[in-house]
Amino acid sequence: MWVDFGGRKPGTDLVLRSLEFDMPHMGMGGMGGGGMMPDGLAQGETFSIARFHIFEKVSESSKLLQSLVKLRKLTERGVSNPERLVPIAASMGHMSPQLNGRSFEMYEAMDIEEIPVNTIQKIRITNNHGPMGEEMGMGGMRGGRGGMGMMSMPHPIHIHNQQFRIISRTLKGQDTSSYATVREGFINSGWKDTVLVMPGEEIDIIKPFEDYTGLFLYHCHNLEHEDLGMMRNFHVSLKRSLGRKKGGQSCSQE
Ligand SMILES: [Cu+2]
Repeated sequence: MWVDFGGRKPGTDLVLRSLEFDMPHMGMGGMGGGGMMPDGLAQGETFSIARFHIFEKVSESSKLLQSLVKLRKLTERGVSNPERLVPIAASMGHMSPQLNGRSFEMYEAMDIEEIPVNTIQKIRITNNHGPMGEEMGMGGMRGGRGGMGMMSMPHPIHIHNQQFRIISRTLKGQDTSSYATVREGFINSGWKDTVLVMPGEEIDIIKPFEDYTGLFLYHCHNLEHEDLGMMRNFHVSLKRSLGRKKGGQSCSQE
């Protein structure tokens, strides 16, 4: 974040605030349940993050940079799987938040989680909140299927290994008043290692998988969710670097 304090009078206070937002339906009783935070703040209530007090004027004025370090360009053209996107489908089973329809398995990766090393992959992250990530209207989900009210929740999806770029963010579900309170706050540019995926959203990212082979986690960064198994492995290997087989979306293991 850049803040230019130039031109502010000594004695001025500036406050950085988190603005009010409406978090859709945090179910599951105590699990962050839309109730009070430990410090008495309600979920989504506005609060001060930091206060800056201007106490003196100094003559030295460092100039803001005209431009920052150039980001490596990642475009659709460099992607090696334009026809077969790697899916990350967030869903809420009964008491079981899942990715691609599965819970965490320490040493396993499904076929769709096999990544050839030294490729740039396009990944589609969805948050549909049905069993197995079924497409469902958000309205219908409330109080409907999904189990224990754990539906319509945002998932901050975090992917290990190299960082990625967001190339599109599309709301496929119903546009809700909740969504309207957060959509202006998304920053899609720059390198990411985590992206918040709102209910009904489909987010396409491009991510390089270079140099390193082995198992790399991707998971929901909501602690309760990852503890309940909302975590999987990508298996990055040399083996399939000549191209992945078409089809083969089954769950076969090696
Ligand atoms: Cu989550």
